Amino acid sequence: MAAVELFNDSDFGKPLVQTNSDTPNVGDNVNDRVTSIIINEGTWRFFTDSQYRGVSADFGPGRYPNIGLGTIPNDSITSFRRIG
Ligand SMILES: [Ca+2]
Ligand SMILES: [Ca+2]
Repeated sequence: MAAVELFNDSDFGKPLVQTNSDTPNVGDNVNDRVTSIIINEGTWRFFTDSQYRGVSADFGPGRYPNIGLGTIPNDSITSFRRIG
């Protein structure tokens, strides 16, 4: 099971990527598309811009069915890294 699972739609629809790695740029197929997140391990910081810049929000283990309801906008994530 990957530490991080990212999805295009709310409620974990349309899987985009599963990874255990810090990601300075998610790439064109994932950029500005993430709407829901599952964190299986660790605490991760997500950023609106590449290279860990821009607005950020932290997510620990859990299921987040709609990140747009939190502190980072929907369809904005471009990079992320583990912080804990
Ligand atoms: Ca989306
Ligand atoms: Ca972005």
